[in-house]
Amino acid sequence: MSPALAPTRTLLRSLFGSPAQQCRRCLSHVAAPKSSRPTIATNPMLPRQDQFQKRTKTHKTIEQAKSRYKSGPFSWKAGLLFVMTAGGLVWYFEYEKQRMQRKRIADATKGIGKPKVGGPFELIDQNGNPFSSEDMKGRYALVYFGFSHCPDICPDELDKMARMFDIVEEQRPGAILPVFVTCDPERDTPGILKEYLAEFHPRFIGLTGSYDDIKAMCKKYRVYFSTPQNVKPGQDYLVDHSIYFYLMDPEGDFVEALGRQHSPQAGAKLILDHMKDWTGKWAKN
Ligand SMILES: [Cu+2]
Repeated sequence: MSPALAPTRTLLRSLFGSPAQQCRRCLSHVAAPKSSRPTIATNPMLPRQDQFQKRTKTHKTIEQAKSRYKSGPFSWKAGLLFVMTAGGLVWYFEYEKQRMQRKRIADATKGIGKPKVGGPFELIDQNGNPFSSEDMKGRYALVYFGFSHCPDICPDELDKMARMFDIVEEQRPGAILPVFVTCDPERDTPGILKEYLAEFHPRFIGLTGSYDDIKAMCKKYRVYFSTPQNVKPGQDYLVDHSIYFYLMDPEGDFVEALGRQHSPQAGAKLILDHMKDWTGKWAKN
């Protein structure tokens, strides 16, 4: 090549060389957005059809895929789980609240220096055998004070005691003693009590004793009773008395008084709940 042509070649290179490079760059620029699009890694070993199926395998049909997104993150399963969790928490806190309340009531009379309800006693049962506070140990006791000549209140309350006892006995056999203590020892001899209590429940324990023994027991249980003065033999009279069931724990400590506001079911539930809380010893049946 002649030296005269050399400048021309340089000129041509400068004229056409660069555009050719630019062109390649332009093409790569054009290609760039394509490569920046998110792509799913494809397996070159699999045919394209298989790869497509792999990508769409979570939703078999478009309808399924649409419905998946329509419900969003709040599906019925999540809703149900939420409701069940919330319900469980509400139940737990309510249960704990009631348990703490029962514990507070049960502990209220156990503390040192607190006025004590109940205490040791020695009386006679309806069979003429001695019965003392020691015979109640290891079981809960439901103690009621009344008298066999009572026209209406005692019969109603003893019916209620029988129903409460049956409910508790069914769930916790041998865990409770139903005890009736007379406030009228003058007339309520063991024989009279035996006959009277048999009308209500064969498992009732009826207690009587001397006037002083009964008076002392009533004082310990803070039971008010009054026998009219100067009663002539054979004359009928009424005895005023408190109307409460005293729930005593297996150590002989007072737990709670059940009043007329408690239905047999409510009373039995309360007793069973206290039994569930009890962590001390039980008597062997
Ligand atoms: Cu009565």
